[in-house]
Amino acid sequence: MRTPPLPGTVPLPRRRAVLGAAAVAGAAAAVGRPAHAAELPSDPAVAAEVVAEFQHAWDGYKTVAWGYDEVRPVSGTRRDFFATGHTFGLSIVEALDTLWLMGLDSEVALAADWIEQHLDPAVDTEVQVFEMVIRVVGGLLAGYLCTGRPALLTRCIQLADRLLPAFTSSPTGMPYRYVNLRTGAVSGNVSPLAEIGTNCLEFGLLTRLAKDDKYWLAAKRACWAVYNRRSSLGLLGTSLDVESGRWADTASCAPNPPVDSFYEYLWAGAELFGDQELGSMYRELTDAVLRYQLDRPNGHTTFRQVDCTSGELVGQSQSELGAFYAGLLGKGGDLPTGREYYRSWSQTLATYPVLPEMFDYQSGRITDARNELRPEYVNSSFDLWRLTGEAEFKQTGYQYLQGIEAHLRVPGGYTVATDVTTSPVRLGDLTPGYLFAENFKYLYLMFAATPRFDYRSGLLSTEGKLLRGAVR
Ligand code: DMJ
Repeated sequence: MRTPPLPGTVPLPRRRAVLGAAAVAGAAAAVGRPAHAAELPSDPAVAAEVVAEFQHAWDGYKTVAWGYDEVRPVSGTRRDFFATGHTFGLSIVEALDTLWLMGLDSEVALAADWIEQHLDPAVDTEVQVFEMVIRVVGGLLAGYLCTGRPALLTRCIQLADRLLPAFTSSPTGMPYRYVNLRTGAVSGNVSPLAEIGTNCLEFGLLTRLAKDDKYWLAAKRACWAVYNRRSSLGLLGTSLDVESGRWADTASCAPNPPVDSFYEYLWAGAELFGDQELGSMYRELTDAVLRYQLDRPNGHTTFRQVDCTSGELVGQSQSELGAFYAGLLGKGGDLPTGREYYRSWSQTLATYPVLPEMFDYQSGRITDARNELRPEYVNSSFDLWRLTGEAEFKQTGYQYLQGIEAHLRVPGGYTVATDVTTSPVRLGDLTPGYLFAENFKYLYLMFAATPRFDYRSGLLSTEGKLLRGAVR
């Protein structure tokens, strides 16, 4: 039987005649086709465009939702992210270090003032530990490292202390998914790997800054607990019961969610802290993923899902969130494979107006046609550009920008889409907080040559938080 084409294996249109970017974007919007970067403007011109687009989204948030977690830019409403009725000013925390990197210093002051005056780390509500760590703890840390405002660090420590019961009350050391910030009550004993092990960067830095090793020890214990449960093939499943320590789902779905950033933090923890144990875990587990899961259908590079104990095929799904792995592979010493994987994603980007959320790579069927304004592809553009300096990554990163400008920009900012296969793309109504932390930051850093970022040593978290390399 003939294998249907992958999304991305549809022959690419011939190169268009060179048009201005706006004309290309306009034409693409009209017919629902991808916006091809016919011509890459100069770096300063792209950097200015990125800042203008970031500001457009930021103004949309400020106008309608200032002090709330996230804006719904189409309806002009807002929503709480963590708990209904409780705001953490999520978009403000997410934006803080991006504003600083872009030199928007009066906005930095406004954002930091809001956080210092309003962010309550002891609200009587249950929050998701993983999201709180990567977005808010990480955002406060990055804000502190960029601005030097001590109150941001104080707030960060208070919040981390309120999250710690998720780790310390677990018999295995693997954190529960939820904790009540006021009472310390925990819940959610079946947890995916990303939620168990995406905390060593934030907690390691807190240990340094607060001079208290309890944060780092909690993070390392959780990593060891997962690693010690690897199969004889060296593979990990998807989720564990943090009380019994048993696998709840034995499918190895790396690099897709919900395990994605578990692997990222092993590499990044080794890089940021020189921790050789994390480095060895990353190498051994990555070797197993490359050995049992790397798939090359029709000349493309992707990853299959297998049972972690037997290695048997259990799925051929590809989530947009997996696109970050191209950059991670590059950083971790597997650049050729990272480049191949990135190119497969670039072909998918060239096939749709903007990337779909999920597809089955064997049948070519889109299984989730939404676009959640996700940053993973352009995260890899940035990582691979930093590693190689090659123009390909700027060109494709710019193409990504043109795609979201053409299809997801609305008068009130930027919005997610509910269907990228319709023409025009069917829009949703949300600017996710991570848009302020990630997408525009990667693009800005790639084109701006800002003196505020140390391009050699700079390190960003899974949420794009600047955890090393802020030059003040
Ligand atoms: C972000 O919150 C982070 O990048 C996280 O690691 C997973 N992906 C979302 C955005 O897609």
